[in-house]
Amino acid sequence: MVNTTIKTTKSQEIFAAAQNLMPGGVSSPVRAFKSVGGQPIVFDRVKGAYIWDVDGNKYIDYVGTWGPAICGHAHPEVISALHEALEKGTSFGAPCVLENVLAEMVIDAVPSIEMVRFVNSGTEACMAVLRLMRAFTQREKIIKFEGCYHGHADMFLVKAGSGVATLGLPDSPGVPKSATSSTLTAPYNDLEAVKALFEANRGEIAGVILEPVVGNAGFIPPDAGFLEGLRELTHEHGALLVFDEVMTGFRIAYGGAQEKFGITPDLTTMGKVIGGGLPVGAYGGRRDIMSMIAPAGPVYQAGTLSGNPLAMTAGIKTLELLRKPGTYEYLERITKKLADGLLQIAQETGHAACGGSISAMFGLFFTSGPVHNYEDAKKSDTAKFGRFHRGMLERGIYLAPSQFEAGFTSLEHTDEDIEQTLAAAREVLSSL
Ligand code: KE4
Repeated sequence: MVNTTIKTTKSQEIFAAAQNLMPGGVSSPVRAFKSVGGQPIVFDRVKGAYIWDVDGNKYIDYVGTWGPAICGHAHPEVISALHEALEKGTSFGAPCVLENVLAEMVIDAVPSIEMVRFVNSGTEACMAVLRLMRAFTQREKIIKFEGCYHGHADMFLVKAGSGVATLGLPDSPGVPKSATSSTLTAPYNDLEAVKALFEANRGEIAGVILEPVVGNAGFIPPDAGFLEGLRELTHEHGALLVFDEVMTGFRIAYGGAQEKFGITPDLTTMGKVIGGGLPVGAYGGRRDIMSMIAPAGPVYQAGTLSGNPLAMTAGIKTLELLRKPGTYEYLERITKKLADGLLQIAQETGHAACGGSISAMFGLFFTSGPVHNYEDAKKSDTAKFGRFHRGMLERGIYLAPSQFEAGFTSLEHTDEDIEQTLAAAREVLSSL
């Protein structure tokens, strides 16, 4: 029997102090464990597929710092490349050849990207791409989908996913109506609703932005024909199609969801994996659109630390590791084994559940489903998810602390890790 009452004395002390220093004691809301109950564990170090907390407990990690750790945490080749880069300084604020190197890798990998701009987060990338969409089309309105999350910029905090959904925030105070009045929303996977929005706002919609595989309302894949339908609709209405691949980029495939599903958007946002664990975001796409970005064109966007040599180094090394043959076949196999196993165990232990996986991304809802959109996702038993999360944590398995997040695997997760995870899940679900 695995020890089910872990010692968390030091975590509790540190988190208690943190709550006096930082709002909610965290640097990002979802980390506070608000929706799963209990207190977050405080990390001491990470390596490969594993976490050690400040009390010395070890966990198999399925969050991977929310996506970047797809090659495993602190990969030796990334670490040694960073040591080398450090000797030459941490930030230049000037052109550096490493930006060319990572830019070429991203352009070679991602079908829609002919030109790219690096920023420091996915939020920044989505903010910039929105401004660019509006400038290029000279239209103001955008369509996003309920439950999708595109960072915390005002214009996107409308029926957003991730931490907004987790904390059940209505949207957010402090966001002026003027910022969201041009943000239209539709249910994910609902082409008819999108068609209706285009009809009702003829000639006014700059574009459609979406997560091509949703990870911020829990794991929700696109229905067959959905992405193709959006591609046709945006073409028909002279609007742009934007894939927010901050989470799916280099995770669903080396060329992202757009490569996997064979749909090429006009613009793409990226983040997480391309920074290899350091702060990097990016946006890119058609050359005629990207050429509008300052200083090549009039659309302004800037950033002190954008393209810094350390972050570029971590990104380059990470993509080098990912583009090796067999990477995505391994990720697909190991993640499918986990997701299918969890689903089977849930059903065997009498719990209504649905879910699945695509490449290195997976999810499990405690509802019979199917889950095609955020409304469906909200029917899941989040209280049960919280008890499941805690039970797994006590057995050394670290899952995303919210029903409205996705799970992530890495190249460092082994069959033994998956088997250990499934054994823990069977114990927890049998006792729920
Ligand atoms: P960041 O600003 O957090 O780098 O990226 C925002 C973002 C944009 N688009 C998508 C599809 C995203 O998933 C994200 C960020 N994802 C969340 C996790 N669901 C980050 C974790 C957090 O907010 O702490």
